[in-house]
Amino acid sequence: MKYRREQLCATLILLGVQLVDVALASRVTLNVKTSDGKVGEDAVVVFNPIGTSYPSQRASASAIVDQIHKRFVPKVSVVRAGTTINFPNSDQIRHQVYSFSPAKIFTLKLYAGSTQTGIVFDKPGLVVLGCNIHDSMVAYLVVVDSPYFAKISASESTSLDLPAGRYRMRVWHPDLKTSVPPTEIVVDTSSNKEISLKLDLLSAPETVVEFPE
Ligand SMILES: [Cu+2]
Repeated sequence: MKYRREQLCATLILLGVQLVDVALASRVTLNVKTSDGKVGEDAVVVFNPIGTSYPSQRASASAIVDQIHKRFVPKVSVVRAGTTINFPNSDQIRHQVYSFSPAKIFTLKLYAGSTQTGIVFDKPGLVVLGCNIHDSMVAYLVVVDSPYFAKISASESTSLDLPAGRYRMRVWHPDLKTSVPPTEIVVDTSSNKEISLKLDLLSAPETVVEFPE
């Protein structure tokens, strides 16, 4: 009985913390464009709080990178460290997914039409995915240590809720001409905030810039 009451208490405290967080959060809209005025689709924007901690990762977080018509879908993903990624293959041909990136080195078995056991991406960093059979297949996983991140969508405006405070903002895109230096931004609760960014992209860069440290 005592155990249960303590458990209830802990739940209420957790709930209280979350409610306070939401109450002090501000909606931040990301307006990311390319230098020729298009939406910077697939750009990844990550916010690391300065001087404060953030909620820990849910153990059950998972995401999917599918293989459809000899392409990875989605091409770019951003997930928190600790997330399990599943790699189903929706094609009738076999693919073999691999990565040589230091943040996660792995090779899956050659397979078709099945769902492989997920892989846990436990270390922050940029993971470049390829297929051993089809050289043109490439995808990017940005694994981050913060819960505050977004990927720019072409079909809808991209926004996220950030608790008031100072953040180090990092921006990345697979087609960036040169890396974007991290900047500091301040979020307060007095008004909603819009962050506008302009990215200089190449149509087929020979090398992919690193995700900023
Ligand atoms: Cu393949």
